[in-house]
Amino acid sequence: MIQRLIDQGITQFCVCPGSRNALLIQQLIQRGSEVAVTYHFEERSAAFFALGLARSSQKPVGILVTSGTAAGELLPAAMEATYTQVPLILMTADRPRRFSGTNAPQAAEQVGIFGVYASPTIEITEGDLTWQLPPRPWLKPLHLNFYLEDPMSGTLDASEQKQTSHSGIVLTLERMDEWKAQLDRAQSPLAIVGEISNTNDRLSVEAFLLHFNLACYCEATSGLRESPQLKSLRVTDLSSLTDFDAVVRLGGIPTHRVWRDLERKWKTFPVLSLSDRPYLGMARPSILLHASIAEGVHALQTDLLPKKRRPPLKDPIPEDFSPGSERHWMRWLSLNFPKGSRIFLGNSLPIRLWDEAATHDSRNYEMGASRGLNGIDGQVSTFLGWCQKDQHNYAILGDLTTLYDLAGPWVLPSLQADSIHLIVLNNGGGKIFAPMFQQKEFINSHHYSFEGLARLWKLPYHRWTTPPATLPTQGRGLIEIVCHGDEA
Ligand SMILES: Cc1ncc(C[n+]2csc(CCOP(=O)(O)OP(=O)(O)O)c2C)c(N)n1
Repeated sequence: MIQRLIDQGITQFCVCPGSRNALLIQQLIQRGSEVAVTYHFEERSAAFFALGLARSSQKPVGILVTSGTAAGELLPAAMEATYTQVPLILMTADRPRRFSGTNAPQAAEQVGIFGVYASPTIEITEGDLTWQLPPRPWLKPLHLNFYLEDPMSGTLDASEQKQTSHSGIVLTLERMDEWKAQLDRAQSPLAIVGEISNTNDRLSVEAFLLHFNLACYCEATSGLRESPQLKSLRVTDLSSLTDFDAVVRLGGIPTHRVWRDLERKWKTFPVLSLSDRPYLGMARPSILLHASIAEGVHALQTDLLPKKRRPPLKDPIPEDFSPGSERHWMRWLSLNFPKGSRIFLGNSLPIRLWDEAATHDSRNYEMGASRGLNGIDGQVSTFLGWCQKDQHNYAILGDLTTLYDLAGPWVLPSLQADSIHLIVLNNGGGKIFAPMFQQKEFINSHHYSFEGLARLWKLPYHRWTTPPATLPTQGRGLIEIVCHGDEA
C-alpha cells in the first residue's frame, strides 16, 4: 500500500505512531531514503506541519495517524487545506470493517469523518491494490482509510477476513433468554467489570457478583476494584483464562488486553455483556444485553441459580516492584493519596499500571478516565474539567499525553478546586510501544523535563526520582516522576 503511494509520486510523509498504523510505519521505515518522513506524537499540529510542508514544496504530503480520536485531530488542517487547495492526504488506520459500530478498543466510525473537508473516503483493505489516487489537482484533501488487522493477533482465517460486519447480538430486557441460558450453562464464568459511573449501578453489580459467586476482575474505573466484599471473588491476574469457561462483561469496554484476546486467542469462549451503552466491544460472536445496569442485574438475579463458590483466589499482586519502576511508583502513589481523592488515569500505561500494581486496600478513591476511544489527546483538560471543589484531585499521565495538551492548564485560574496536582510519569516517550515495536520511530523518545511547563503555568514544581517523605495534598502543582521506563 505504501509502495503504491510512492509509485504515484507521494514521497513525503508525517507520521504519528500508534499500534493500528504500525504495519504502514514499518513499511515506511523499510523504504529508507526513498521517502522523507517526520515523526510526531500530536496529530493536530502534525497535520498543520504537513500543510506547511505541502505548501512550501508544492507537492502532496501524506499524514499518517492511528485510529480513533487521532483521526479526528486532522480536521482543522483539512479545513484549511480545503480552502487553500493544498494537497494533503489524510491517511487513517482503522480496525477492519467487521469492527464497525462495535466501539471495540479504538474503533470509531472513520469513513466520511472529515465531512465536507475531504473527498469521499477511499477505503483500503490490507493487501488491496485496486485503488488509485485521483488525478491532480485535488479540490479537497484526500482521505485514505486503511483497514488493518491487529499486528499482535496473528493470522486470520479466510472467513474472518471477508467479514464486513460484526457477528454479535444485541438484546433488550424483554428478550434476554439466550443471555441467561448461556450464563446458566457456564460452569466457571469470569466477570470483567469495566467502567461503571454511578454508585447505584456499582452496588447492584457488587450484589450480583456476590449472589452468583462470580469470580471477577474489576478495573479501576468500575469503582469496585478495592471492594472488601468482593475480596474472596477477586481475580487479579488475567494472563490466562484457562480456569474459566465464559466471560461476563459488566459496564464499559474493558481496558485489559485479555478483552482483545477474546477476539481470536480465546474465540471459542462465550462472551456475555451487560451495559447501558449499545456497543458490543468486539466483532466476533457475543451477546450484549443493552439495559440499565441496575435493571439488568435485577432481572438476572430473579431467574438464575448461583454458581458453585470457587475456592478463594490468591491475590498475586506483588508488593515489591523494582524501585524506580513505574509499577513501583503506581503502588506508592496508590498508598499515599489522601483517602477519598479523585484520581484521573491517563490512557497509556497509567491506566494499565494502576490496575496491575495499585493497592487493593479500600481507600474510597473516585477514579476517572476517558475510555470511549482511549485517546491520549485532551487528557489534561478533561481532568481539569472533572476536578471538584473541596476534593483532592490528582491526574497520573504519561509524558507525551501531558505534552499533547500543553495549553490545558490555561483554565487553572478559573477553577474553584484548591487541590489539583498533575503527576507526569516521565519515561522519555511513548513506552507503551516498547515491548511491541522495536524501532525507535514508534516511541518518539525525548529528554525534555516538565519544569518549564510548570513555570509557564505558575504551578509549583516537584521532581522526584525516589519517593519523597510525603505527597503534596494542598494547593496545586506539577509533579514530574522520572522513571525507568524499563517496566513497559
Ligand atoms: C490521540 C491519540 N493519538 C495516538 C494514540 C496512540 N497512542 C497510544 S499510547 C501512545 C503513547 C503515549 O505516550 P505517553 O503519554 O508518554 O505514555 P506511556 O506510553 O509512556 O505510558 C500513543 C501515541 C492515541 N491513543 N491517541
